[in-house]
Amino acid sequence: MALAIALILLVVGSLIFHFLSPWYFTPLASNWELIDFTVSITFVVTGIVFVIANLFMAYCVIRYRHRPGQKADYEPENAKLEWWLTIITSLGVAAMLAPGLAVWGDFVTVPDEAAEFEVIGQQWHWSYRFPGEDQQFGNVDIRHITEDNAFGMDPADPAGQDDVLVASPIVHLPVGQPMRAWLRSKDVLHNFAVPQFRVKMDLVPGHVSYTWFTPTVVGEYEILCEELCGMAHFAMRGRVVIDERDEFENWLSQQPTYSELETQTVDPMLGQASYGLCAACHGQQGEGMQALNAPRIAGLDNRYLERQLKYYRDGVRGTHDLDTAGAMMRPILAALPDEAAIRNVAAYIETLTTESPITSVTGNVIRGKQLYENCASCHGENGQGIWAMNAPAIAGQHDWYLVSQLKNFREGIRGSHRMDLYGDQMMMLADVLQQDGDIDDVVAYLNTLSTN
Ligand code: HEC
Ligand code: HEC
Ligand SMILES: [Cu+2]
Repeated sequence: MALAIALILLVVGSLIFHFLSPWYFTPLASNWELIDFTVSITFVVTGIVFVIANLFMAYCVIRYRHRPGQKADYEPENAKLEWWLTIITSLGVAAMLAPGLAVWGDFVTVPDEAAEFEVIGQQWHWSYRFPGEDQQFGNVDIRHITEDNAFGMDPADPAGQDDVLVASPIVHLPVGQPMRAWLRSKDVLHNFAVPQFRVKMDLVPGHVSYTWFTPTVVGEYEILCEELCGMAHFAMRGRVVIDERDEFENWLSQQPTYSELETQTVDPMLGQASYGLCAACHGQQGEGMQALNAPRIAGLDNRYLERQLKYYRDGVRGTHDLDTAGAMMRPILAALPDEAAIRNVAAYIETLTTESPITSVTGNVIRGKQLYENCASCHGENGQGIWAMNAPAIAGQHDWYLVSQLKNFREGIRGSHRMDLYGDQMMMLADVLQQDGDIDDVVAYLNTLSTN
């Protein structure tokens, strides 16, 4: 009897949970209401079967419970009942699968009026490409990928010259416009998913897959990598901003084309002139000054430097209430009036070299080494930084600065700005360093790594 009651409670509880729970799909923001429809059908069919099967079981437990003197009867075959069960099961399965086939047909049939863009996945970032004025993508190949050509554009292909390259995890798209997303991976399997659009598709290395959707609601949505196998895909977040057509066109026109990037000039000598101001805090050789909280910047990757400088300029870094050190940098950016000035000074800083700094943090180096295993895949075995991961060199940095940044990431003082998706990634990873002791240990280990 207790079992029967448990079964009935299970059914009632599940139904109440389904209808009253606050957890359900995020509101739909694309054309794919058909996906919601098929999921609902599946819920209805499996729900009915679940209720009937469990209530029937409870009924049998009560009706045929053991009574003294009563004997069970063995009836292995019942052709009529089996026919019925086969027919009903087939109908149920067909009701669940048939709409899915129709929806899948739509899902893989891109409408003629669709515009195109490309989503590029790599461990652990998203970037995007638009075909440009000629509406044609240029050739790309892994063999062309270098630090200066992260998209792997074929320099010889004229169709690629006007391609618009968005080297950021944030992309904009116009509302109401069907979009075909070509999906390309540079390294491993990834999975492009926007929950509000109900789209989700694998990126397969060596192959270009696609998906399509029409965004229907202006707003901002998170792009997730829903790849489970492998590591850190949870920290691979992007964002799609759905704009009115004009705003989208405006945004797109501000993004660089491949040929603009190719012909961009960089002049470290001009950068040296603007560096005079920076030397007051960061030192002549970019060696840093603890008294002013200014880190070592000598030799940092120029892309990382440019990104940080733009973050300070745009208030993505240095605006958190508790980030007093970061706030020091913000007014300085007035001295770097345009993108070219930022590029030049970054190029100059990249050429600087200095001695390794004096260390002051102590901790358990062996534990630190174990903790650092979480970091090496992005920052490199020797903390030298890996440009393809957008992760800067951290060996050779002042240890007091590393400690302060790790605390900042852990507490959301750095990385929590909504436009800071690279910092957001570090925020998620700084979670493994729960205690201050963990931070000291990992930094003490970083102090032992050789640098130059
Ligand atoms: C008034 C002192 C001061 C001046 C002048 C200054 N900085 Fe800074 N800078 C800082 C401080 C303090 C930080 C550390 C902020 C933090 O802790 O988050 C910093 C951080 C940075 C960073 C981030 C480093 C990293 O590893 O993320 C870069 C890049 C940078 N500065 C470049 C420059 C450049 C280029 C100039 C000159 C145009 C400059 N700074 C001038 C004080 C200064
Ligand atoms: C998934 C890749 C990834 C992993 C793993 C990772 N980081 Fe980072 N880290 C980054 C990126 C990307 C940045 C640059 C953020 C930005 O551009 O603002 C960064 C920045 C940093 C900085 C700031 C450096 C500076 O000059 O200001 C420190 C310190 C740091 N990471 C330490 C760590 C430590 C310690 C670990 C291991 C617990 C770790 N990271 C794991 C990607 C990663
Ligand atoms: Cu991924």
